[in-house]
Amino acid sequence: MRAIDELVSEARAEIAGATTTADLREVERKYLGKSGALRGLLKSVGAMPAEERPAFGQRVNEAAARVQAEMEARASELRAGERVAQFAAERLDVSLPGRRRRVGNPHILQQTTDRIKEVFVGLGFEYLESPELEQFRYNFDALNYPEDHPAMDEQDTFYVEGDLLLRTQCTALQGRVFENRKPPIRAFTVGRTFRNEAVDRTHGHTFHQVDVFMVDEGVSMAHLKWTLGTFARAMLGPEVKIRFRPDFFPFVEPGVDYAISTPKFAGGRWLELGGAGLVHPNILEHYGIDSERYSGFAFGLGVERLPMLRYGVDDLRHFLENDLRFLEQFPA
Ligand code: FA5
Repeated sequence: MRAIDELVSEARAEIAGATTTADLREVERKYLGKSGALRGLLKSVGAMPAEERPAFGQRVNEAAARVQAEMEARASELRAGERVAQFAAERLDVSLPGRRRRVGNPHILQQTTDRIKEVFVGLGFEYLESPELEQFRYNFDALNYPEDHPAMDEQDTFYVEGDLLLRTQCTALQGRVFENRKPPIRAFTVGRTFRNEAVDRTHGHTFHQVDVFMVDEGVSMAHLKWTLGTFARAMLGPEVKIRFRPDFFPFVEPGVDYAISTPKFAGGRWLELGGAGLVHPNILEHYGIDSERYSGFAFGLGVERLPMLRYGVDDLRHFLENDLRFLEQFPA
């Protein structure tokens, strides 16, 4: 029948001309839908003589099947093209360098603190926390500072209120411990200390100290020297030299300061690391510890000075400036 053939060729032309799958759906609706041009022909079947109906129905169905087959073939072509276009639009250049996630690492002072703790714990000393905001009496009175002694001027600090101040030295731990414990005592603390200080390459207003002390029978300067030497070599290497010189601190007798020389720092120039001595008998007696029977050593030192000596850092202000170009040089 001509009408059928014409409709088929019209439909084929439109299928060939479709450029998107949406166009094809439109063609499908137009020809193959229930009321579409081709299948719609079936509606007229009722008006036909009964003997023509089956053959007509069959032709319409065959024609529809052909159109359907062509439509599917074209649809899969178009879908492939559309996928390619979609891929092109969503293309990722996997060769572009990714965004690097910055992974932090512990601050060099934290690394140093961790190592200090390892070393002293390894030597049998107990680590104790201690407050940065300290009472005047622990920072000074308990440490045998006579009232208005000039040694206090060397440690001017930031007074807060009442008898609270920002501690000038970690030695303030001693009184807190002697109040509660009896010998044998081996303890240390590490923490932040503060002084009203003229800031320069080796002095900050905020810095860190370690303070270590031991009280037992028969403790002498020999124990002090051995402990300090072992610590210094563990932190800075076997080639360090230590120099002791007499010095005064109200809380020790005798008192010394000690300096370190290592080839890595300023060509071997001495850098003062800290102070030390034997715990003053006045302090032991004040806390009810028999100074005839017991003696102790104590030493304190500046934490910043250790990485200065170890890595040849020439200015301690770098440690608190948080410049990544400096900090990144000390990966953990
Ligand atoms: C003291 O602070 C004593 N408590 C040390 C001590 C402990 C002596 C036990 C005897 C027995 P001194 O003020 O010297 O001492 O400080 C000790 C160390 O802390 C110094 O050698 C230095 O390494 C460091 N230090 C002191 N002041 C500063 C500062 N302003 N900035 C950086 N480091 C400092």
